[in-house]
Amino acid sequence: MTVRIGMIGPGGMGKAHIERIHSVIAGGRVVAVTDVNADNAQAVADSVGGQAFASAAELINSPDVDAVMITSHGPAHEPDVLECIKAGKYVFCEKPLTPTAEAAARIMEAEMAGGKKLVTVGFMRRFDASYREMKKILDDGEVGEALMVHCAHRNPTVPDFYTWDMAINDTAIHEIDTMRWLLGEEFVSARVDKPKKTSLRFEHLQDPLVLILTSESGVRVDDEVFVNCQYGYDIQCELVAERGVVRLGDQELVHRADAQGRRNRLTMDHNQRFGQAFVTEVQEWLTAVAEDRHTGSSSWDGYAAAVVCDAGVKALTEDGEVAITMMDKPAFYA
Ligand code: NAD
Ligand code: ISE
Repeated sequence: MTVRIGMIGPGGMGKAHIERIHSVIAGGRVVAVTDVNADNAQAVADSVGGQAFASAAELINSPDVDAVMITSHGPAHEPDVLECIKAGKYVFCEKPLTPTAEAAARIMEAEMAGGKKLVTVGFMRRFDASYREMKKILDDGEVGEALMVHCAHRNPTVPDFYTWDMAINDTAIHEIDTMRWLLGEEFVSARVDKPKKTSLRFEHLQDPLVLILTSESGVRVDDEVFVNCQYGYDIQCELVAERGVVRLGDQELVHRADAQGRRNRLTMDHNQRFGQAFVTEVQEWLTAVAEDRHTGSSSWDGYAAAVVCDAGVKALTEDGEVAITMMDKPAFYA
């Protein structure tokens, strides 16, 4: 079966998904497109030989669309995810599911009322081979219990529309989700340390910052978020456990040795660094849709990440620890 996909908001991320779906991923085609920018919707529809729709609701309810990918901006996700649930269609929604926990809770309520898990959130790091190996080592008990995790999330730069809170709810959200998944527990408190700011980019941002999270069992996660580091898309993660340390491999593209010395080229964006993870993530989703089952991160994961983000954003404006309280996990998402 070829899953006929309708895409809402094909910008940078959406077009990268389309390119992978139409080349290396099997079992799906983008046949319908919509965007607030109608010219963009038409151009992308033309490029895939698909149909441009004037609105998300028309696309979602079209009988020619089997499943939906939402790749518009985070604040636009909620109404379209709710419409997909109403239509009973599987939906892959790019992170963040929603920018606030209340909005994510509304999605969970609608999904539970419908009685079927339909929503997958695009937390692609769960599909990255190196994070998966790290989790396997931890779960196998080879290094004992996790004690601390040191993370760094560095981007070369961010666009003008990147607001101060996005360091947490657009960027650190990746570590928030990956650490929940890696450790298999929730976070109970958040704090943000605010070092000297870089002079090389926007004054309105606290850049860099360090988000410090404490888990239920006391594991401490520190996440350096530095979104104007200039030099590359540099993702680091070191798990410190009782009997050993596990570190992600470097994100080099090639190693080179020549008269200038030994060096390696860094990736410059998420599509380079996590290209294979995106392929695996969307391939698993399309396979599951064809088999009429849910896969990947759920609305619960979207909600839980949003709760931690809300606390992180609060901690960015206040000093000290912010307690994190979330609802009990509904049995529906067990
Ligand atoms: P973008 O600005 O390049 O593209 C967004 C597109 O959505 C644009 O074409 C815009 O016109 C359209 N749009 C905005 N609001 C809309 C609405 N209400 N209805 C229909 N179309 C709408 O942004 P992007 O970088 O592609 O990011 C899109 C999403 O992907 C965001 O949620 C972002 O957080 C996520 N993202 C994820 C990763 C990752 O590493 N997983 C990386 C980048 C972006
Ligand atoms: C972007 O939306 C992403 O998800 C990238 O992976 C992240 O590195 C970047 O900071 C975000 O803005």
